[in-house]
Amino acid sequence: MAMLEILEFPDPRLRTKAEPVVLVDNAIRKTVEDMLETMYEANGIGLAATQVNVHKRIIVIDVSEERSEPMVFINPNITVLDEEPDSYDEGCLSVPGFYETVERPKGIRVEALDKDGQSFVIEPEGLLAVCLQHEVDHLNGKLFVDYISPMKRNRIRKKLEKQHRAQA
Ligand code: QAP
Ligand code: CO
Repeated sequence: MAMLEILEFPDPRLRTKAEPVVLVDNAIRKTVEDMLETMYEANGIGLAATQVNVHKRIIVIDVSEERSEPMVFINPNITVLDEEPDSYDEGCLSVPGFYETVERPKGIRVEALDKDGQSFVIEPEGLLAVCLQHEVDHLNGKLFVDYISPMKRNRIRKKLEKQHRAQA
């Protein structure tokens, strides 16, 4: 396994629309393992391939308390079952140190492939439903900061740009 570098806002590569996985082979499974290692190492609950500069439709999530329930979603497809908005204080490994309240539909159904290429369907609620919508947004080049006011977003962008300059 390998730790991958996580792109940070406002990196333009985070705006790339990811391509569907055509075949779930060993190379894809290796990417999944590297993404899981990267997510756990960074103390995240979810990571989309876009965030590690791999532009394929792959998501890993673990919302368990024990960090012992890795979930893999390849080519995820979301349908909204309950439009009723639910708000949650979201963060993102690509926007480190910042949290903002975002509203999203409460009830969804997700159809995806697992790491063996088998299709499955879930109807998540709560944090898992929020996290899945957040991660599928990444695959479409969208970030949670796109839902907040331009003024707040610019403030976050400036602070992160300053940190990136200091690191360079
Ligand atoms: C997406 O985000 C998410 O700022 C996953 O310093 C988050 O794993 C969905 C993280 C909240 C729903 C609710 C963020 C770690 C992790 C940070 C994450 C940080 C360290 C974010
Ligand atoms: Co994120």
